[in-house]
Amino acid sequence: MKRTLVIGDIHGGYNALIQVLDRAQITSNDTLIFLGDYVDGWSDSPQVISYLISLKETHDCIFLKGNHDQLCLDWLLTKKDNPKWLLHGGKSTIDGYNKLTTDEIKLHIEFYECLKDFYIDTQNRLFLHAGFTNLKGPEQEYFPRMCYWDRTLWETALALDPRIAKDDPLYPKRLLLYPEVYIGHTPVTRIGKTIPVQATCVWNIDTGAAFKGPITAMDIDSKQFWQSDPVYILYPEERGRN
Ligand SMILES: [Mn+2]
Repeated sequence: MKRTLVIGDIHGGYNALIQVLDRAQITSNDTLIFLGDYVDGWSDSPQVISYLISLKETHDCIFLKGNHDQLCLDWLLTKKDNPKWLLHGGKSTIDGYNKLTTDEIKLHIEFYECLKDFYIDTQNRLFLHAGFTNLKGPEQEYFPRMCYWDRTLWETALALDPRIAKDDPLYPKRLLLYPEVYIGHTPVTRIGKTIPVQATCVWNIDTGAAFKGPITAMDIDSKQFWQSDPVYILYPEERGRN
């Protein structure tokens, strides 16, 4: 059977990533779409990246870019301090990278540089880390980094009054472009959930791995999903981004 699995935010939780892919019983027939934010949070950020690099040798993988991945790449390239990044999980990533060799880091930089802002499959389903703001879609985005920073798409979808019909001029144009949009970035734990949440056409797969939630992998055709244990349980000595 050929499945397409979408995997939400990981945030350095290597142990939980292994657990969820094991529970989903992935095979080399599966296509794996990773929604980004591989790093920052738990102490295994470089291990996550090394694992993803090896995974693409055996599986069809699509790797999207998260805001944390971009912040990490910026640091790897410039070594410039970013106090805000340090506060939001960057410190653990720097500590992790200090244990890697120059050659390993070079491979990681190549990985980060190949991450996609967005991906649209043959059924016009859209995948991206955060959202987009242009009413015509992410291809027209004036600031491409919104693909990995935006929260307005998700807020719009969540707040939409269900009485507004799709042909109503008030219906948000951004929610009419794709039959399904898969995002991470804004943890559903913020609205008290720990499983994927659908609002209109938008599916949010970020189940709060950086905080008190698990990592989630979902089969986008059947909507069946698998989850790791809450990641913090697998890192009992750490505080993550809490
Ligand atoms: Mn994010």
